[in-house]
Amino acid sequence: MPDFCGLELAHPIVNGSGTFDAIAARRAFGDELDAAFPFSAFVSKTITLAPREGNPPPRLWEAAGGLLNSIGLPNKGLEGYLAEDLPELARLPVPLITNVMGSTVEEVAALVEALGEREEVAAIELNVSCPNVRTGLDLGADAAELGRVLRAVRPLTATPLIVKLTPNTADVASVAAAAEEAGADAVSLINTLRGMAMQPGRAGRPWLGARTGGLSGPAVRHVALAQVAAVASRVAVPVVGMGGVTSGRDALELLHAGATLVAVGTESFRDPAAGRRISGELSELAANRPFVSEV
Ligand code: RRO
Repeated sequence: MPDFCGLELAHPIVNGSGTFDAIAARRAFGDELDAAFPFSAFVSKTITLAPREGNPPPRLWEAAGGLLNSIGLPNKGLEGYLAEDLPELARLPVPLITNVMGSTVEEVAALVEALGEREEVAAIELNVSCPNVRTGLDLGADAAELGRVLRAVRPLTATPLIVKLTPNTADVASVAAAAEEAGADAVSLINTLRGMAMQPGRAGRPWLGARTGGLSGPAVRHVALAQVAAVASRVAVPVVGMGGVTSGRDALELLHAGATLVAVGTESFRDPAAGRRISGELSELAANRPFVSEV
């Protein structure tokens, strides 16, 4: 049973933010979903203070071994989340982690303060790493800037704060160390890698409405492993590792690289029950110790 920021979780597999819609899944699968929920904690899609429409279409491109997205953070805003989504998400059979993003220190502070007061929210994940939205703050790529924002918001809540890091930076371990020093209770990585796809037959024209997007899926798994290992050897706080996990063996490799929890993201789009399958495979690997030590 992993202990993560004081939460006792049933197994180490959670979802990556924005990759599993628990409210839509309950509509589709009813109470069956709660009886066999795929994750040991649920991480919400990122919310912002004000509602957002998201980026112009097209928003998705299927890449070799991966997915490029430029969703652009459509969401109901804090008020809509508190009124409509939080009551639904609070009924899930696992702890709720709410993911937030702000464009200014004041926005991040308002989000953290409001969510920190809600007992339904077990932890807050600060998204400082969306590749598809210009925030005006280059938080995730700049250790000093991230430290400044975290020091301002840390005193506003006792709720655990997880910082979601970007792989689109030269030295992710230094950014993680700055987050830890400024009071982060955990870090999570990787978010998507900035990428581009061209329109077939239209020379030089980008496919995505926002020109660039974020790459996820098996194509990024080895980048994730390298970055999780670099961060885990630099910080003492727990690390949530993610990037291209499709099997228990992939999850185990991230745990061996130093992660405490592993998030499943893109694979859940292909199979919404992937998290459950992967946690089952992981416990089978763990039960078969000689095999595990060879991995
Ligand atoms: O909504 C998005 O476009 C998005 C977000 Br907030 C993020 O953190 N990572 C990503 O790949 N897409």
